[in-house]
Amino acid sequence: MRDSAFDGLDEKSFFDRVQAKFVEKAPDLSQSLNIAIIGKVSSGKSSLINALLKLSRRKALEIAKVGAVSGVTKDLTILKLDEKVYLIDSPGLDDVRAENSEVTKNFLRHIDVGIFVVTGSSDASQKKSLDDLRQHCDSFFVVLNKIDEWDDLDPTVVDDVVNQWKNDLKVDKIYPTCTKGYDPKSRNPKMDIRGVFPLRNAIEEFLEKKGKDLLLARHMAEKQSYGVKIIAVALIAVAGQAFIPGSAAFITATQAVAIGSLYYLYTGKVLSSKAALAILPTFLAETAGSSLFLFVKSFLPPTGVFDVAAAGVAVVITLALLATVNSILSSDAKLEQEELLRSKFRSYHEQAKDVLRDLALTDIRDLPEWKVLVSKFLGGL
Ligand SMILES: Nc1nc2c(ncn2[C@@H]2O[C@H](COP(=O)(O)OP(=O)(O)O)[C@@H](O)[C@H]2O)c(=O)[nH]1
Ligand SMILES: [Mg+2]
Repeated sequence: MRDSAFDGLDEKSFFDRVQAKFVEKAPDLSQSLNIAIIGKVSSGKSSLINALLKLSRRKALEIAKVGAVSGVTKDLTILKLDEKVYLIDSPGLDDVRAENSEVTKNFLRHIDVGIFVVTGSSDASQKKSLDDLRQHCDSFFVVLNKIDEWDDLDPTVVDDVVNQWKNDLKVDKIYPTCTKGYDPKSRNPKMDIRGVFPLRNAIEEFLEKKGKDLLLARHMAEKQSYGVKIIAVALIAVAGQAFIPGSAAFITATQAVAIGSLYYLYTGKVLSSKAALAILPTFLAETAGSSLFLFVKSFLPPTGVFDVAAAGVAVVITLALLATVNSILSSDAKLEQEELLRSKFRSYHEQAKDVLRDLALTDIRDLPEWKVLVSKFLGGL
């Protein structure tokens, strides 16, 4: 039995194994996240925050109203996105220090991400402010905003300006952006957003390493693309680990962790391992109300020994499960609606079988390919 997917486990020890794997793999959502956006007044810091969060102009006004903690210092804006996530928009860290409140003191104790925003032609005198920021945060990103200012000039001009800034600030990388269109007083309400995607990606990549990417993604106005990523990551794990002994526990934990992540993304609430695992049997009418063990056995081969076909089945089930959860949560419905959950699952399951039938698992190798597949899948119903 050594090479079986269940590794000879009985029901109780199987559940314990899954729960342990869940705890090991789930992100710690009780961590805090502090992001500082530093740059001169009117460089577009607030606009950049809105663009990073994919907010529309209307949403941007809402967040400023709801989340802002009023500061003593005139040019300091503190955005409290939730109890654990703070964004501070300020000309420099000195202004944050001057505020000297509980919130700013806590913030200065640990800054995860520093974003330094400059505009216009290079100015070496800003290096001091950047160095101050660098010393206080785990990672930093330099942004040259308002690149639309050079739209009438030859495109090489922006490149030259970027290089000059790199040289003066002594940094290897600068993200050129445009974040025009958030100003409610603007006479031209057209949004002109450029260069924000690579910046958001780089920040996300860094946060991922610290298990903090969900803390920020949760506040994006458009969450589907992050949902796609959660599902793609789970599918890669299932496809890759299907053949190892004890993989049933691994696969089940992977599914439950992804459900927990989707749950946090859409609701902002943490789902316990018990609650996440309790949802799984409800997907199938035959296993609803009974155990997780029966549910897992219903789709894994009876011998419990994995082969290519079984791995394909596990991927198909995982895709259908997570697409169902994504669809229910993104439409503000509740996972407790078991009938809805089962009927959605049935149609996603049929669709997933169709999509993956002609596809060898080895055809899809990396995360971008899985993301494309999941994205098409979610958009295709
Ligand atoms: N031309 C241009 N204007 C921008 C851009 N980003 C923001 N603005 C404008 O610059 C002004 C200051 O923006 P704001 O985000 O409040 O800057 P902050 O003071 O640094 O927070 C506003 O009128 C914005 O509409 C941009 O990329 N290009
Ligand atoms: Mg501002």
